[in-house]
Amino acid sequence: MFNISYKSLVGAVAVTVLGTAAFAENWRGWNIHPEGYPNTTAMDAFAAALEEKTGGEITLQMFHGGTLGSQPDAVEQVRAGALEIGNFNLGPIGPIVPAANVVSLPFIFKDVPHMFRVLEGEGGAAIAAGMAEKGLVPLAWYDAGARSFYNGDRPINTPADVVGMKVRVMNNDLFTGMINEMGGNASPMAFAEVYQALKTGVVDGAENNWPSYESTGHFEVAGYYSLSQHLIIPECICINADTYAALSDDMKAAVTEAAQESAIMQRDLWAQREAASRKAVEEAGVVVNEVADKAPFQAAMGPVYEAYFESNPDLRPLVELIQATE
Ligand code: GTR
Repeated sequence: MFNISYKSLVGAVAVTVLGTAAFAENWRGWNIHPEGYPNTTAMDAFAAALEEKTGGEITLQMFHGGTLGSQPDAVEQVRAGALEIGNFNLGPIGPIVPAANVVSLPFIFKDVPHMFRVLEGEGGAAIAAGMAEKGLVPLAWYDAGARSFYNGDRPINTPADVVGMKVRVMNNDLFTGMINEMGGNASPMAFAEVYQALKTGVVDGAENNWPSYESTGHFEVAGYYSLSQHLIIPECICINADTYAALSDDMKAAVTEAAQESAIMQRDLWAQREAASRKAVEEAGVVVNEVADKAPFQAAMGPVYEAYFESNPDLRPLVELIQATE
């Protein structure tokens, strides 16, 4: 009698311990930005909400400032499951996921609200499905504003101003094509290397949004910012697909809710930071140039679109859907 109850007691304890061990998850997350950047604050809020909403069953340790490597490397790490979470710009994801590459077509979105309307509809679902197939599930979308050109010696008003200019781009053939079609020389390079490259003249210019232009100090070494707004690319909170698939429905809901709350926070912080960054660089002496006519830049992008359609004929309807979205 005593033996039987003793055994069942031991059994019950063992099951409880195993059960806890099986469900406790300690995730690691990648982010390229420094403390105080909207994405950093919002990713920390995501980590806190994740722990709270899952009753401590999931914790997330964030590694900010790109300490775990460049974005293309981190994307591979999340796909492979070496990291569970990443806050990624979709630019460097495009070469892996053709459907997600539509957002990197120059001038595809009219403005940021148009981008979010697309992401919230059928277009966003197609992009998310393509990403999930390649091991990355987007849980929520972050704002990254519009990207414009900056360089050290002159304002850019027409594509002719880019002729002969060496311009750093993110890793993606679409961006290389974009610069080359304007007559410049594209130089794909990791984000962390751009400051030095601008300073030493390895490149003449680069392109980014206001907050990154300011947070990286690029404005100190490239003081002309021309509002070409040629790229409007979203960012994601992305999770490794297997990690996500292994969660119970309740856990999936908690994780998604935490991510979406974080995105609401990020978009709000983003709006504030865009204004603050612009003000800060203008006060530091940056020459801001409004581009009066973007049509010549758009016209120069014809071959970039054609090359994209040639390698992805099945994605023409997705591009048309985006263009038809009000
Ligand atoms: C920033 C973006 C980063 C990274 C960077 C770059 O705007 O938030 O994720 O993509 O641009 O230019 O490499």
